[in-house]
Amino acid sequence: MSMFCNQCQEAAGNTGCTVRGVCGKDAETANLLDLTIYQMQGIGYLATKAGEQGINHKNADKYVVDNLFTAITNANFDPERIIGSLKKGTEIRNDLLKKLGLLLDDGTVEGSLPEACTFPTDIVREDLLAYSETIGQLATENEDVRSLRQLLLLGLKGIAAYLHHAETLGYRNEDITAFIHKALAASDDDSLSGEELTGLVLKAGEMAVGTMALLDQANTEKYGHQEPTQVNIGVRKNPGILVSGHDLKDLDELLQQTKGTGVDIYTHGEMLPANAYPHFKEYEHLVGNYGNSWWKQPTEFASFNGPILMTTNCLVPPKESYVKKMFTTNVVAYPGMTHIADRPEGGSKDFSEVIEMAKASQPPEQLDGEDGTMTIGFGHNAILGAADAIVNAVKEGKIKRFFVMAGCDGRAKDRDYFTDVAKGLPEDTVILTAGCAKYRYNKLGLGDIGGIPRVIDAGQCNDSYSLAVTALKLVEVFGLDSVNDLPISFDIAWYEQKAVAVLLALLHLGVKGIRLGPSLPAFLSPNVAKVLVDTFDIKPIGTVEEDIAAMMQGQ
Ligand code: FSO
Ligand code: SF4
Repeated sequence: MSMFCNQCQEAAGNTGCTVRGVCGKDAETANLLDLTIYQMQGIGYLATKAGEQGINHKNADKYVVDNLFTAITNANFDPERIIGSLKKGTEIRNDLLKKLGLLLDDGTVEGSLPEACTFPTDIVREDLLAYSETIGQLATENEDVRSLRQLLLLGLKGIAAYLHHAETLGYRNEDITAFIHKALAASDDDSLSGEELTGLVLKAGEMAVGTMALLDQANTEKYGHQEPTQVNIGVRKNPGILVSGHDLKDLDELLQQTKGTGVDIYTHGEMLPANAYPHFKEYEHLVGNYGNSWWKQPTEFASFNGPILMTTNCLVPPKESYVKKMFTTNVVAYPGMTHIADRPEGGSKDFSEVIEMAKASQPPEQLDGEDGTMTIGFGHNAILGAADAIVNAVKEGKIKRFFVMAGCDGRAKDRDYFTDVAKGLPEDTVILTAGCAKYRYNKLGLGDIGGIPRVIDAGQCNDSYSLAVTALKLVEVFGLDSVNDLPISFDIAWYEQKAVAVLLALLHLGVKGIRLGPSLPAFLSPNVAKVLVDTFDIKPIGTVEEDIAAMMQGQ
């Protein structure tokens, strides 16, 4: 069976994975995920119609947010669960068709609708898979239209991921879900022009800003504002549970359920910033962060000894040696791992199986060179709290330039570029970071400038919002016209689709001249890439020396 996926930075040959994903996703899973996207394009069409007629479509809202997130890189590797989602999607599609008066009693559908609204899903698996090979992005022949549709869809996946987290905490925004439906339908609409699709891509940037702001509101109202914090990166002698991914509510419920059990909780990867929130600091058995970026799982998970909970991507296909101690939840799934079911309405998830396994485990082994503490916790509230000191340091010439080096990490060797840039930057410069990209330089010991850390860590990738808030505040304080007049350069590492949403958000905020690496997205056709270069002056990263020299000149 063949497949075609080019949604992440590790797309084979920077073109696309065609046999099996570099991420480990097999062709069957990839094609079934394509089918869920196609089904959601149909649901988006019907939900938009329903919205115009004032018909309730809340179940469709939840379905598309969950399943766009499911289709993100390194989240779901389990074809059985995806088939289960397709069945649920069919029920939602039929419900919308009925409410719109389009599904007749004999099961036929009235009127001419896009095929995505009606294609058969109650067929045997082989036929479903055969059908899946006839859809997918290669079914769009024009490469520029294909590229714009992908850019829009991948931005939607990132937006859906962040919206999922906000909704989990009880924060919703119907304008954003209405946009997701409309944009899903548009990504399958042959009548739209390139200009119209481009307009939707730019609108997705606005929606990405709104979604990150909503998630920021949810996180800070529930858990307080991150505070500058020295987080422990070593180990203790108790058995532990390692929590990875981005879902703070899962961490909170696990911490409640492990109180007084003698089990320590450690964060991993993108869960690191939890250690800086006042709410989480109240748990004495949240003892620090273990390990580094997501792609180091095979070595770090093996030596952790205790069970591991994956609350979101990025999941690396596991080694035999630790697969049995891995648990997934939310949209993450992998054959052979135990999946923790969703919380019942008004209740909590049941982590008892994870906790029982932890009690019988050995304590974690200390990783080489990982001891002591590091500084985290500079969400916008903390950065703005230090604004006077930062502004004075700039005015006195002690800080010459800021470098936003946010985004995601990946396993490719050429990502050493970001470590080398961090090492090579002059000592009177400051790095502003968020997302797992930080693991390329957050343990280099780059010091501080009069108490201001040279690596200011705002949190998870969605906390790039904090960096945008900070930049906009500096524009105001310095009395400038735009963010592009600040002494600030953007050198962004991208990997998966949340980074696409963050990039579109930055473009919406008017940021120009972003360097993007380690390579430009494979889903950009030459013409679409040219539009981004001409309009926003986006550029691929170059050599470390040339880029540092150019950025120090404001180029
Ligand atoms: Fe990283 Fe993975 Fe946060 Fe992504 S762990 S790569 S952009 O899922 O979401 O930064
Ligand atoms: Fe390839 Fe990335 Fe798609 Fe995985 S998500 S199949 S690595 S392009």
